[in-house]
Amino acid sequence: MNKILITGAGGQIGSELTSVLRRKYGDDAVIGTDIRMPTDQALRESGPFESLDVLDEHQITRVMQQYKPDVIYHMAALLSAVGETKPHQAWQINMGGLYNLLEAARQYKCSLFFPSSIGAFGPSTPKNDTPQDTIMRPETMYGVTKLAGELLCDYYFKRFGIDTRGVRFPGLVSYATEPGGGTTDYAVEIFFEAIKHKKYSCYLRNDCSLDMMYMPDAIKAMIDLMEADPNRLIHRNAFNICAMSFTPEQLAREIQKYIPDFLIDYKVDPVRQEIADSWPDSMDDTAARSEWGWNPDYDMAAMVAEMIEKVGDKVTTMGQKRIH
Ligand code: AKB
Repeated sequence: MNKILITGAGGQIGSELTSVLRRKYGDDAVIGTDIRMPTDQALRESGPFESLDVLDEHQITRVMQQYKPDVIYHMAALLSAVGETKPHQAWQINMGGLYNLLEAARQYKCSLFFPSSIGAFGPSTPKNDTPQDTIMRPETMYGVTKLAGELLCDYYFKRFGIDTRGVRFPGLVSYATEPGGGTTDYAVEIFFEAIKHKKYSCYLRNDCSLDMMYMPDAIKAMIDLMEADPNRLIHRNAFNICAMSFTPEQLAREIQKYIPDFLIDYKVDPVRQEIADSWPDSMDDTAARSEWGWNPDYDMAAMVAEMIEKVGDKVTTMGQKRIH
């Protein structure tokens, strides 16, 4: 049986990835780790869960020796907006953490998944149909660490034969675990505010178009890529993957189909707006489609329909818990 280790398993992507992989491969096969034990009891107790600081080599060695994983999904990282307020910490966690996990993969002969991002691109990258291989001069610390991470993963593959693979994620929309410190987080917050208060104040401009993806597609992409035939992979570490692009105004209009009196206004945060302006509007994901069969299931309409239902259920449950 293959064993899978996930870092950052309490985070927005890691928590859902852990649940899906446990359902697919069995609870004991998937070891969740995070610097803090998650508050979600099901996540903590449905399979092994260890407290792990990705900057602590001794802790990594202990976990690797105890569980002997075959595959690592390295999800622990600081996101773009928080990375601009804490650039030193972003460098340490994003680069130091990746280096430590790549070294663990080399020593214990595992494969490793690395999540890059649209943040690896910069203002001089072509914005529309952003090619797979193109000019990349990111201007955020997050972007610098994502681009360097892509290169480091390529290096470990070429130099040491470590089976490293990865994608460039767009903004991710999900309801289970909130994102924190990202530039694209508005696309999650808007649903909770629309359902709770019927209004939302957006920190990005109304016409700011960005690539986005619904979490089930993101999880599918990670697992499909890690299970793809290695002989078909030409790019390996930094596949553009794309599902939908929208502006805050377009998203608000789609939400108004379900909540007609929902109102949005704009109080633009110059820091996050500048980051968003340096990212692509829509990536070309032909390489992912042809090398490992990438094909998303959700467009904006399907994602919004499901988010309205799931966030609605969550807000109701949270309200009931407060009453009891
Ligand atoms: C962020 O906004 O920082 C992330 C990303 C696009 O990588 N969601």
